[in-house]
Amino acid sequence: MVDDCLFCRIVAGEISAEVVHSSDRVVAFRDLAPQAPTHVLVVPREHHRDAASLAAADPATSAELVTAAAAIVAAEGHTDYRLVFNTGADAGQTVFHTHLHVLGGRSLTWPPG
Ligand code: D5M
Repeated sequence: MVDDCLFCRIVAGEISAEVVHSSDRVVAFRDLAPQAPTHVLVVPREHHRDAASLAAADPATSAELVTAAAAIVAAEGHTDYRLVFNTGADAGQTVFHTHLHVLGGRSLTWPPG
């Protein structure tokens, strides 16, 4: 655990969040500023800076982020959804603990801003 990491603190239960899915490897909770009816963040329990770092260190957990996302959107009744890893500040990453954005429940436009 990294002490000053927001998502490490959510995983540890030190900061509250609406958890929708949890396993030995990942935790999923609702985004504080939802951009769609379903907007969930799926994070590894272990701290990794971004998606590529996680994939290199722990491919099984990296894959589980995606399978957990699919289970969550199915449970919320969506067939179409978007998965996003913002990587680096210029791409919009503000929390440097790997997190997969899961967006669904409305029509989504492309390209992103
Ligand atoms: O995404 C970081 C996301 O984290 C952003 O969509 C807001 C969300 N966020 C920030 N604080 C919280 C808490 N406390 N609970 C739930 N969600 C939170 P990024 O891709 O790094 O910009």
